[in-house]
Amino acid sequence: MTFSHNGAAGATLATGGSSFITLEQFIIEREAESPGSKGQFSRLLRDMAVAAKMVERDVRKAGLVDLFGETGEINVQDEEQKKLDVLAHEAFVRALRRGGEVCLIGSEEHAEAIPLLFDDCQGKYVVLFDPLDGSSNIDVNISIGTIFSIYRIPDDHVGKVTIESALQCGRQQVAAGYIVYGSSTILVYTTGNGVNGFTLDPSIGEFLLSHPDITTPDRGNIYSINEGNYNSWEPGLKEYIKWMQQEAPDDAPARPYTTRYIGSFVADFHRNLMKGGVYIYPANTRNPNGKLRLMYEANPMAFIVEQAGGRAETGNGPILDVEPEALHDRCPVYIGSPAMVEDALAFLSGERTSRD
Ligand code: AHM
Ligand code: MG
Repeated sequence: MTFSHNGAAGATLATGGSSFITLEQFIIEREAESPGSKGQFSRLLRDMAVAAKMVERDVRKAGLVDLFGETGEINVQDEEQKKLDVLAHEAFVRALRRGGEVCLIGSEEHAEAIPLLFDDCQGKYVVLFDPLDGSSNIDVNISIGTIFSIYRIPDDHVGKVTIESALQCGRQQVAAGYIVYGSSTILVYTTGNGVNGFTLDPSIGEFLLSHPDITTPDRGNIYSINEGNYNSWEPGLKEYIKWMQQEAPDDAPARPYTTRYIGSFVADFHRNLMKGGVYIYPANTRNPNGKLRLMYEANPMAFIVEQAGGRAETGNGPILDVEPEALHDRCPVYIGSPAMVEDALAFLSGERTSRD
Protein backbone atom coordinates (compact mmCIF):
# COMPACT_ATOMS: atom_id res chain seq x y z
CA MET A 1 0.00 0.00 0.00
CA THR A 2 1.20 3.50 -0.73
CA PHE A 3 0.06 7.08 -0.32
CA SER A 4 -1.68 8.51 -3.31
CA HIS A 5 0.07 11.61 -4.73
CA ASN A 6 -1.97 14.04 -2.78
CA GLY A 7 -1.80 12.05 0.44
CA ALA A 8 -5.47 11.11 0.29
CA ALA A 9 -7.03 10.08 3.56
CA GLY A 10 -7.25 6.35 4.04
CA ALA A 11 -4.07 5.61 2.13
CA THR A 12 -1.38 4.17 4.31
CA LEU A 13 2.36 4.10 4.16
CA ALA A 14 3.19 0.48 4.79
CA THR A 15 5.71 0.48 7.58
CA GLY A 16 4.12 -2.54 9.22
CA GLY A 17 2.39 -4.02 6.17
CA SER A 18 3.72 -6.35 3.58
CA SER A 19 4.36 -4.24 0.48
CA PHE A 20 6.72 -1.31 0.74
CA ILE A 21 9.77 -0.35 -1.19
CA THR A 22 12.80 1.43 0.17
CA LEU A 23 14.66 4.09 -1.79
CA GLU A 24 17.60 1.73 -2.04
CA GLN A 25 15.48 -1.09 -3.52
CA PHE A 26 13.88 1.36 -5.92
CA ILE A 27 17.25 2.64 -7.13
CA ILE A 28 18.53 -0.90 -7.65
CA GLU A 29 15.39 -1.89 -9.57
CA ARG A 30 15.72 1.18 -11.81
CA GLU A 31 19.41 0.41 -12.36
CA ALA A 32 18.53 -3.06 -13.60
CA GLU A 33 16.43 -1.34 -16.30
CA SER A 34 19.58 0.34 -17.73
CA PRO A 35 21.65 -2.28 -19.52
CA GLY A 36 25.38 -1.77 -19.08
CA SER A 37 25.01 0.30 -15.92
CA LYS A 38 27.95 -0.24 -13.60
CA GLY A 39 26.14 0.97 -10.52
CA GLN A 40 28.09 4.22 -10.09
CA PHE A 41 25.01 6.38 -10.54
CA SER A 42 23.00 4.25 -8.09
CA ARG A 43 25.73 4.57 -5.49
CA LEU A 44 25.75 8.32 -6.01
CA LEU A 45 22.01 8.56 -5.35
CA ARG A 46 22.44 6.44 -2.23
CA ASP A 47 25.24 8.75 -1.01
CA MET A 48 22.92 11.72 -1.44
CA ALA A 49 20.25 9.95 0.62
CA VAL A 50 22.74 9.16 3.40
CA ALA A 51 23.84 12.81 3.56
CA ALA A 52 20.18 13.86 3.62
CA LYS A 53 19.60 11.66 6.67
CA MET A 54 22.54 13.28 8.43
CA VAL A 55 21.21 16.75 7.69
CA GLU A 56 17.74 15.74 8.82
CA ARG A 57 19.21 14.50 12.11
CA ASP A 58 20.95 17.86 12.66
CA VAL A 59 17.86 19.85 11.69
CA ARG A 60 15.69 17.88 14.13
CA LYS A 61 17.93 18.52 17.12
CA ALA A 62 19.12 22.01 16.15
CA GLY A 63 17.27 23.82 18.93
CA LEU A 64 18.81 21.55 21.54
CA VAL A 65 22.48 21.59 20.66
CA ASP A 66 23.36 25.13 19.65
CA LEU A 67 22.96 24.64 15.90
CA PHE A 68 20.70 27.66 15.35
CA GLY A 69 22.17 31.03 14.49
CA GLU A 70 24.87 32.45 12.25
CA THR A 71 28.47 31.42 11.81
CA GLY A 72 29.51 35.08 11.55
CA GLU A 73 30.61 34.53 7.93
CA ILE A 74 29.09 36.00 4.76
CA ASN A 75 28.73 33.52 1.89
CA VAL A 76 29.34 34.03 -1.84
CA GLN A 77 25.69 35.12 -2.22
CA ASP A 78 26.39 38.01 0.19
CA GLU A 79 24.13 36.42 2.77
CA GLU A 80 24.85 35.57 6.40
CA GLN A 81 25.79 31.94 6.68
CA LYS A 82 23.86 29.91 9.23
CA LYS A 83 25.52 27.14 11.20
CA LEU A 84 23.15 24.62 9.63
CA ASP A 85 23.95 25.90 6.11
CA VAL A 86 27.57 24.99 6.74
CA LEU A 87 26.82 21.65 8.39
CA ALA A 88 24.58 20.65 5.50
CA HIS A 89 27.18 21.71 2.94
CA GLU A 90 29.82 19.63 4.74
CA ALA A 91 27.57 16.57 5.08
CA PHE A 92 26.98 16.41 1.33
CA VAL A 93 30.60 17.12 0.41
CA ARG A 94 31.83 14.41 2.82
CA ALA A 95 29.38 11.84 1.46
CA LEU A 96 30.28 12.60 -2.15
CA ARG A 97 34.01 12.68 -1.47
CA ARG A 98 33.88 9.27 0.16
CA GLY A 99 31.66 7.81 -2.55
CA GLY A 100 34.11 8.43 -5.40
CA GLU A 101 31.45 8.73 -8.12
CA VAL A 102 31.74 12.51 -8.38
CA CYS A 103 34.57 14.58 -9.82
CA LEU A 104 33.21 18.07 -9.25
CA ILE A 105 30.89 19.67 -6.71
CA GLY A 106 29.26 23.10 -6.78
CA SER A 107 27.49 24.40 -3.69
CA GLU A 108 25.47 27.53 -3.08
CA GLU A 109 27.50 27.92 0.12
CA HIS A 110 30.91 27.77 -1.56
CA ALA A 111 32.41 30.40 -3.85
CA GLU A 112 34.35 28.05 -6.15
CA ALA A 113 33.56 24.66 -7.62
CA ILE A 114 35.18 21.89 -5.58
CA PRO A 115 37.12 19.37 -7.70
CA LEU A 116 37.43 15.88 -6.20
CA LEU A 117 40.53 14.84 -8.05
CA PHE A 118 42.43 11.94 -6.69
CA ASP A 119 44.68 9.59 -8.66
CA ASP A 120 42.21 6.78 -9.11
CA CYS A 121 39.15 9.03 -9.43
CA GLN A 122 36.72 7.30 -11.76
CA GLY A 123 33.99 9.80 -10.96
CA LYS A 124 31.89 10.67 -13.97
CA TYR A 125 29.42 12.99 -12.30
CA VAL A 126 29.08 16.62 -11.33
CA VAL A 127 26.78 17.42 -8.40
CA LEU A 128 25.47 20.93 -7.80
CA PHE A 129 23.38 21.68 -4.73
CA ASP A 130 21.80 24.16 -2.38
CA PRO A 131 22.57 22.42 0.91
CA LEU A 132 19.87 24.17 2.94
CA ASP A 133 17.33 26.18 1.02
CA GLY A 134 15.16 28.62 2.98
CA SER A 135 17.98 29.75 5.27
CA SER A 136 15.91 32.57 6.74
CA ASN A 137 13.51 29.94 8.13
CA ILE A 138 16.12 27.74 9.80
CA ASP A 139 15.94 29.26 13.26
CA VAL A 140 12.15 29.40 13.45
CA ASN A 141 11.14 25.78 12.86
CA ILE A 142 9.73 26.29 9.36
CA SER A 143 10.24 23.77 6.57
CA ILE A 144 13.61 23.97 4.82
CA GLY A 145 15.28 21.62 2.37
CA THR A 146 18.12 20.54 0.12
CA ILE A 147 17.99 20.82 -3.69
CA PHE A 148 20.38 18.95 -5.97
CA SER A 149 21.23 18.52 -9.60
CA ILE A 150 23.41 15.83 -11.22
CA TYR A 151 25.24 16.03 -14.55
CA ARG A 152 27.57 13.63 -16.31
CA ILE A 153 30.90 15.21 -17.25
CA PRO A 154 31.37 15.61 -21.00
CA ASP A 155 33.50 12.75 -22.40
CA ASP A 156 36.35 15.04 -23.40
CA HIS A 157 36.58 16.40 -19.83
CA VAL A 158 37.45 13.06 -18.28
CA GLY A 159 40.71 13.40 -16.37
CA LYS A 160 40.83 17.19 -16.85
CA VAL A 161 37.83 18.51 -15.04
CA THR A 162 37.40 22.30 -14.98
CA ILE A 163 34.64 24.67 -14.00
CA GLU A 164 33.29 24.32 -17.58
CA SER A 165 32.45 20.72 -16.72
CA ALA A 166 29.76 22.13 -14.44
CA LEU A 167 28.47 24.87 -16.72
CA GLN A 168 25.99 22.75 -18.64
CA CYS A 169 22.49 23.81 -19.45
CA GLY A 170 19.64 22.27 -17.45
CA ARG A 171 18.55 19.93 -20.26
CA GLN A 172 21.78 18.00 -19.71
CA GLN A 173 20.84 16.99 -16.15
CA VAL A 174 20.78 13.24 -15.57
CA ALA A 175 18.99 13.56 -12.25
CA ALA A 176 17.61 16.18 -9.93
CA GLY A 177 15.92 16.06 -6.58
CA TYR A 178 15.10 17.74 -3.34
CA ILE A 179 14.53 16.89 0.28
CA VAL A 180 12.06 18.80 2.45
CA TYR A 181 12.73 18.69 6.18
CA GLY A 182 9.14 19.45 7.09
CA SER A 183 6.36 17.89 9.14
CA SER A 184 7.93 14.73 7.76
CA THR A 185 11.06 14.40 5.66
CA ILE A 186 10.46 13.64 2.00
CA LEU A 187 12.94 13.04 -0.81
CA VAL A 188 11.64 13.60 -4.33
CA TYR A 189 13.73 12.90 -7.40
CA THR A 190 13.75 12.25 -11.11
CA THR A 191 16.20 10.64 -13.49
CA GLY A 192 14.18 11.75 -16.50
CA ASN A 193 11.76 8.86 -16.20
CA GLY A 194 9.01 10.32 -14.02
CA VAL A 195 9.10 11.72 -10.51
CA ASN A 196 8.92 9.71 -7.30
CA GLY A 197 8.77 10.70 -3.64
CA PHE A 198 10.06 8.81 -0.59
CA THR A 199 9.13 9.62 2.99
CA LEU A 200 11.64 8.99 5.75
CA ASP A 201 10.42 6.50 8.32
CA PRO A 202 12.44 7.66 11.34
CA SER A 203 11.81 4.43 13.23
CA ILE A 204 13.81 2.40 10.71
CA GLY A 205 15.90 5.20 9.19
CA GLU A 206 14.78 4.41 5.64
CA PHE A 207 13.17 6.45 2.88
CA LEU A 208 10.08 4.52 1.72
CA LEU A 209 8.27 5.05 -1.56
CA SER A 210 5.22 7.08 -0.59
CA HIS A 211 4.47 9.19 -3.70
CA PRO A 212 4.98 7.08 -6.86
CA ASP A 213 4.77 8.73 -10.30
CA ILE A 214 3.99 12.25 -9.18
CA THR A 215 2.11 14.38 -11.68
CA THR A 216 1.22 18.00 -11.03
CA PRO A 217 -2.33 19.27 -11.67
CA ASP A 218 -2.82 21.23 -14.87
CA ARG A 219 -4.09 24.12 -12.75
CA GLY A 220 -4.42 24.76 -9.04
CA ASN A 221 -5.59 27.72 -7.01
CA ILE A 222 -2.33 28.69 -5.29
CA TYR A 223 0.12 31.40 -6.27
CA SER A 224 3.36 31.94 -4.40
CA ILE A 225 5.25 35.20 -4.70
CA ASN A 226 6.77 37.75 -2.31
CA GLU A 227 4.18 40.52 -2.69
CA GLY A 228 6.32 42.88 -0.64
CA ASN A 229 8.22 43.45 -3.88
CA TYR A 230 5.05 44.54 -5.77
CA ASN A 231 6.28 48.04 -6.59
CA SER A 232 9.35 46.70 -8.38
CA TRP A 233 7.49 44.30 -10.68
CA GLU A 234 6.97 44.78 -14.38
CA PRO A 235 3.44 45.82 -15.46
CA GLY A 236 2.48 42.41 -16.94
CA LEU A 237 3.23 40.65 -13.66
CA LYS A 238 1.18 43.18 -11.70
CA GLU A 239 -1.71 42.50 -14.09
CA TYR A 240 -1.38 38.73 -13.66
CA ILE A 241 -1.47 38.95 -9.88
CA LYS A 242 -4.44 41.35 -10.05
CA TRP A 243 -6.28 38.90 -12.33
CA MET A 244 -5.67 36.02 -9.89
CA GLN A 245 -7.16 38.15 -7.11
CA GLN A 246 -10.37 38.96 -9.00
CA GLU A 247 -13.73 37.30 -8.33
CA ALA A 248 -14.68 34.88 -11.12
CA PRO A 249 -16.86 32.13 -9.70
CA ASP A 250 -17.18 30.23 -12.97
CA ASP A 251 -13.46 29.63 -13.29
CA ALA A 252 -12.08 26.24 -12.45
CA PRO A 253 -10.79 26.48 -9.78
CA ALA A 254 -12.68 29.61 -8.90
CA ARG A 255 -10.86 32.89 -8.53
CA PRO A 256 -9.76 34.60 -6.44
CA TYR A 257 -6.85 32.24 -6.09
CA THR A 258 -5.08 31.91 -2.79
CA THR A 259 -1.62 33.11 -1.77
CA ARG A 260 0.79 30.76 -0.04
CA TYR A 261 4.41 31.87 0.41
CA ILE A 262 6.66 30.25 2.97
CA GLY A 263 9.95 31.80 1.86
CA SER A 264 11.55 28.36 1.42
CA PHE A 265 11.45 27.70 -2.31
CA VAL A 266 11.79 23.96 -1.75
CA ALA A 267 8.71 23.85 0.49
CA ASP A 268 6.63 26.25 -1.63
CA PHE A 269 7.56 24.22 -4.71
CA HIS A 270 6.67 20.88 -3.12
CA ARG A 271 3.24 22.07 -1.97
CA ASN A 272 2.45 23.53 -5.38
CA LEU A 273 3.70 20.40 -7.17
CA MET A 274 1.29 18.27 -5.16
CA LYS A 275 -1.71 20.59 -5.03
CA GLY A 276 -1.32 22.62 -8.21
CA GLY A 277 -0.08 26.19 -8.24
CA VAL A 278 2.50 28.60 -9.55
CA TYR A 279 5.64 29.88 -7.80
CA ILE A 280 7.18 33.10 -9.07
CA TYR A 281 10.45 34.80 -8.23
CA PRO A 282 10.60 37.46 -10.94
CA ALA A 283 13.27 39.84 -12.04
CA ASN A 284 12.78 43.15 -10.27
CA THR A 285 14.63 46.41 -9.90
CA ARG A 286 16.64 45.13 -6.92
CA ASN A 287 17.33 41.72 -8.48
CA PRO A 288 17.50 42.22 -12.27
CA ASN A 289 18.02 38.47 -12.80
CA GLY A 290 15.69 37.44 -10.02
CA LYS A 291 17.00 35.97 -6.79
CA LEU A 292 17.03 32.21 -7.24
CA ARG A 293 20.17 30.49 -8.40
CA LEU A 294 20.01 28.86 -11.86
CA MET A 295 22.28 25.90 -11.10
CA TYR A 296 21.20 25.06 -7.54
CA GLU A 297 17.51 25.95 -7.47
CA ALA A 298 15.94 26.76 -10.84
CA ASN A 299 17.39 23.96 -13.01
CA PRO A 300 16.76 21.01 -10.69
CA MET A 301 13.18 22.12 -9.95
CA ALA A 302 12.59 22.81 -13.66
CA PHE A 303 13.67 19.26 -14.53
CA ILE A 304 11.41 17.83 -11.83
CA VAL A 305 8.38 19.94 -12.72
CA GLU A 306 8.65 19.14 -16.45
CA GLN A 307 8.89 15.45 -15.59
CA ALA A 308 5.74 15.85 -13.51
CA GLY A 309 3.89 17.51 -16.41
CA GLY A 310 4.48 21.11 -15.30
CA ARG A 311 6.36 24.06 -16.79
CA ALA A 312 9.31 26.20 -15.78
CA GLU A 313 10.05 29.48 -17.54
CA THR A 314 12.19 32.57 -17.05
CA GLY A 315 9.77 34.83 -18.94
CA ASN A 316 12.16 34.64 -21.90
CA GLY A 317 12.06 30.90 -22.51
CA PRO A 318 12.32 27.60 -20.67
CA ILE A 319 14.64 27.57 -17.66
CA LEU A 320 16.19 24.32 -18.88
CA ASP A 321 17.45 26.07 -22.04
CA VAL A 322 19.36 28.83 -20.24
CA GLU A 323 23.10 28.63 -20.99
CA PRO A 324 24.94 29.24 -17.72
CA GLU A 325 27.82 31.69 -17.66
CA ALA A 326 28.89 31.25 -14.06
CA LEU A 327 28.22 28.81 -11.26
CA HIS A 328 26.26 31.24 -9.11
CA ASP A 329 24.12 32.71 -11.92
CA ARG A 330 20.58 33.72 -11.06
CA CYS A 331 17.46 33.68 -13.20
CA PRO A 332 13.79 34.71 -12.95
CA VAL A 333 11.51 31.76 -12.15
CA TYR A 334 7.89 31.05 -13.16
CA ILE A 335 7.29 27.42 -12.25
CA GLY A 336 4.42 25.06 -11.56
CA SER A 337 1.15 23.93 -13.08
CA PRO A 338 1.35 24.24 -16.87
CA ALA A 339 -1.87 26.22 -17.40
CA MET A 340 -0.88 28.72 -14.72
CA VAL A 341 2.61 29.28 -16.13
CA GLU A 342 0.97 29.71 -19.53
CA ASP A 343 -1.32 32.40 -18.03
CA ALA A 344 1.69 34.16 -16.52
CA LEU A 345 3.50 34.29 -19.86
CA ALA A 346 0.41 35.69 -21.61
CA PHE A 347 0.20 38.51 -19.04
CA LEU A 348 3.93 39.20 -19.22
CA SER A 349 3.80 39.57 -22.99
CA GLY A 350 0.78 41.91 -22.73
CA GLU A 351 -1.40 39.48 -24.69
CA ARG A 352 -3.80 39.38 -21.72
CA THR A 353 -4.73 41.95 -19.09
CA SER A 354 -6.82 41.84 -15.94
CA ARG A 355 -9.62 43.65 -17.83
CA ASP A 356 -10.08 40.80 -20.34
P1 AHM B 1 18.41 30.70 0.23
O1 AHM B 1 18.84 29.61 -0.71
O2 AHM B 1 19.58 31.48 0.76
O3 AHM B 1 17.55 30.21 1.32
O4 AHM B 1 17.57 31.79 -0.64
C1 AHM B 1 16.56 31.38 -1.47
C2 AHM B 1 15.23 31.66 -0.84
C3 AHM B 1 14.15 30.77 -1.36
O5 AHM B 1 14.11 29.58 -0.66
C4 AHM B 1 12.93 31.59 -1.13
O6 AHM B 1 11.85 31.25 -1.93
C5 AHM B 1 13.43 32.97 -1.38
O7 AHM B 1 14.82 32.96 -1.14
C6 AHM B 1 12.82 33.97 -0.49
O8 AHM B 1 13.28 35.23 -0.83
P2 AHM B 1 12.54 36.55 -0.33
O9 AHM B 1 12.77 36.64 1.12
O10 AHM B 1 13.18 37.64 -1.12
O11 AHM B 1 11.09 36.38 -0.68
MG1 MG C 1 18.20 28.36 -1.75
